[in-house]
Amino acid sequence: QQSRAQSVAVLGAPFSRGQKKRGVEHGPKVIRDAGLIERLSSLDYSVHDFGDLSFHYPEKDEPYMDVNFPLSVGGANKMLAGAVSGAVGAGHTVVMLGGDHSLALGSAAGHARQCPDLCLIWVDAHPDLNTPMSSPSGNFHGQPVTFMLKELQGKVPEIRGFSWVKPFLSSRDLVYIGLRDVDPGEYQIMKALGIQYFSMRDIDRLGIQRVMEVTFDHLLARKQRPIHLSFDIDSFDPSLAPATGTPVNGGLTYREGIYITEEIHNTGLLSVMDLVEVNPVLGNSREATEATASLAVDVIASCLGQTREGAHMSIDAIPSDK
Ligand code: 4U7
Ligand code: MN
Ligand code: MN
Ligand code: MN
Repeated sequence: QQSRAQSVAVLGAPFSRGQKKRGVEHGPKVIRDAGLIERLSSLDYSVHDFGDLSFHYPEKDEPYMDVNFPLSVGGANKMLAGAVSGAVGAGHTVVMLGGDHSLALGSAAGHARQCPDLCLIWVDAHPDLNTPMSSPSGNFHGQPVTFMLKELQGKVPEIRGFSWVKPFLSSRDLVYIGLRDVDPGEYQIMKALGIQYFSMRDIDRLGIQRVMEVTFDHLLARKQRPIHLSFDIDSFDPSLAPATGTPVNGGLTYREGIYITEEIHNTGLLSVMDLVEVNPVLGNSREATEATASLAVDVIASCLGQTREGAHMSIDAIPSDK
C-alpha cells in the first residue's frame, strides 16, 4: 500500500544548552528506559540504535547578541546534522531524541541535505520562531525555525558557531499544529510570511481530523515529498506531559496527539522525526516523569505504524485449528 523504509535509526542527542533548565539532556535516556527500542522492534522494523551523540563544549561561550551558548548550540547542531544526513542517506527512517528543541535545526538541516524538497510539520505549544533580536529569553530552543527559513535569510544576524547553517525551507512548506503561546515577534513573522498554522483554538473549531486534512492539502497536494516531523512534547496538555521545561495549559489531548501521528504515518512519507523537550528533572514525581516518557514512546511508535486498531494481519493469517 505504501513504500516506507524498513529500518529505523534511533539517534540520541543529550543536549540542553538551547535553554537554561538542566535535565533535558537526560531525555534520550528516559525515553529509552520507557521501552522505546522494544516497542519499535515489535512493529516490524529493524531498529538500529545509534546511541547518543557526545557533544564537546567550548570553555568560553559568551552570549552573542541575545543568543545564549552560541558556540555550543551551533556546534552540537552541526554534529547532529551530519549524523542525521548520514542515517537518511543510508536508507533509515530517523528518530531523533532530544534534548531541547534547538536540535531541530541540525536535524532538519541534515535531513534537507538528503531530501531538499522536504516539508516540515511542527507540533508544539510554541512556534520557536523568535529571532535573536525578538527573543524574550535568549534561549535558542525558541528560535530554530527562524534559521531554517529562506525568506528570513539576511534578516537574522550572523552568529558565531552558525557559519555552517544555510536556510533550506520555504515558509509555505511548514505547518504548525498546537500553538497557544506565541510571542509578538513570532506572530509578526507568521503573518508576514503567511505561514499555515493551527492553534489550539483552531483545533477546537475545526477538529483534529480536519486540521490534518488541511495540513496535508497544504504540504502534499502539489507533490508527494518527505516529511520532517518535529514534535515538542509540550504540545500536549501539561496534565499529560508535566516533565517539560515550558509547559502551557490547554494543550493537545492524548487522542488528538495520537491522531496527528497516526495520520502522518498513513501518508507513508515520514522520513525524520524529532521528539524533544522531555525533561525528567522537572517531573514533580517519578510517576509524572515516567508518564511523560511513556507518552513520548507512544508518539514515536504511532508515527511508525502502531495503531489503535490492532496489528495488521492478512486474512489467511487468521489462526485456525489446522
Ligand atoms: B520550545 C519562548 F518566550 N517563546 O522564546 C522563548 F515564551 O522549544 C518560549 O517550544 C520558547 O519549548 C519555548 O523563550 C521553546 C518564551
Ligand atoms: Mn519547541
Ligand atoms: Mn514548546
Ligand atoms: Mn518547551
